[in-house]
Amino acid sequence: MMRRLGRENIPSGVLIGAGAPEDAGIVHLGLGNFHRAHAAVYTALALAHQEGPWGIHGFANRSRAVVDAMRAQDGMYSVLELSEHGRKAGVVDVHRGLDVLSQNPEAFIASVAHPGARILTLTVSEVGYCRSSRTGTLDVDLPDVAHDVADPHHPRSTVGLIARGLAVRAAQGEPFTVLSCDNLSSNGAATRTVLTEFLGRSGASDDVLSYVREKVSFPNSMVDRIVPATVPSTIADVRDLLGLVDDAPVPAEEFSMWVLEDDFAAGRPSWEQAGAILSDEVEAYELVKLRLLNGSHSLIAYLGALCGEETIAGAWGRGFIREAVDVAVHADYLPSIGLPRGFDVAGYLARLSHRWSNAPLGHKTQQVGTDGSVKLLQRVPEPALLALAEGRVPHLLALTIAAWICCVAPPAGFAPGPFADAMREPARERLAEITEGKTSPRENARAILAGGFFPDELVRFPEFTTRIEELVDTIVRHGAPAAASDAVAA
Ligand code: CS2
Repeated sequence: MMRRLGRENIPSGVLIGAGAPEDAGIVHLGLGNFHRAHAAVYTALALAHQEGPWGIHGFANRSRAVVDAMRAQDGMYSVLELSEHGRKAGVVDVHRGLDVLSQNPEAFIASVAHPGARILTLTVSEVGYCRSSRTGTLDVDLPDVAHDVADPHHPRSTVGLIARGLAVRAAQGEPFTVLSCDNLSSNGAATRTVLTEFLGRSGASDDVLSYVREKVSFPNSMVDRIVPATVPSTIADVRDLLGLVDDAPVPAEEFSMWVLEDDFAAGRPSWEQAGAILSDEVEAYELVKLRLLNGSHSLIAYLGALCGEETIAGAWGRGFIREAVDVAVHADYLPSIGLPRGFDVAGYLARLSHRWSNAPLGHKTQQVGTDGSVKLLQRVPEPALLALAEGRVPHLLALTIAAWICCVAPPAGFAPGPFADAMREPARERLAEITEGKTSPRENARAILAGGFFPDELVRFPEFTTRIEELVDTIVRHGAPAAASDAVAA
């Protein structure tokens, strides 16, 4: 029988960077593939340059499977890089505690409060920040948030749990950093705002509020690496390459980027020696990434799924999708961004095209299309508002929303296809309720646009909402390529 990955079985030359010490100076929430192929790798590489107490105590939100698999492998797993040059596997060994948050919230709170902890990193996805789609502030209508505001000592929501950890930590008062690694604009500031609002509403003491204000930092960061879900071939590839069984491998592209604000209240690993960029222009990098990469990614995923494309690479092979993205980038996104100093846009765009063409990576349209009601809020409304304020209709942003509607809340009689059907969408039920009985595509779209899924200030522009309704109608009657060419020509 083939041996399993573990401390005794690491083949020589495959360890990425260095293993971590037992001290878990980092607590991490969200043990999904992205964290394991991104910040964990930077930490392993940094440890090879400079030692420090930077083991990671990782908490999975719900998934027992990844925790069980990693525990059986001494906390280790491999990252499988996939590109046109082939496959390469490396082993990461930085996790020094593993738990499932939903099964053991007390352990999470205790880890955050532990004096040895210095940084809490978060990959909880856009959904984890519990913000209202209409206003961007804490959504107290979410049942878990409402519960936690009333009973902050027994939290269930991400925000309630972190707030509780900070409240307990406030008693010993050691400085701390909360580092969001999610695709949110101004993710550090956004995290601070939502936590402070929660603490205020749930009756936190002045001591706790002043601890968070004075001793906890919330640096902004831009994170970037395309990391698909693990599939059976990931496990098979790692077995071929390492000659070991690994039940928790992560597939990823070669490219990786991390830009951070250097504002750590209690120290940090020397991530810059691992290739991270410490910059005072993080927010500009975030906007470049959220709009040029993530915004375009959503458009590629929804149009692609509507045309029966399973993967991003397949969708990117379609001329009409490339053309739509090109116009989205130049007409709708770039005018909304102040670029970082000396930023090479042409080089960035060429690299994006290359990354999206990565067929061996097998990144799925379904994955990028997942959680659209929350992800799109970070990608579309702001640039759309900027265009509308200048008297321009951002047609490709309207198309992005129209294609999302057709995928996850299809008008009566329209079948968006299996890849759209497979998109996980937290608002699916609410969308279905709101569109019940709407017979035409336009009516369907109108109901959604009036249904509180987008900021009030955006849906106040009839030139934008009417355009979305028209494009939904065109997708249903003539197909996604026809709608794209209409939007491009406008
Ligand atoms: C993608 C991102 O799923 C999505 O919404 O746009 O996960 C994207 O792959 C990463 O942000 C790349 O860094």
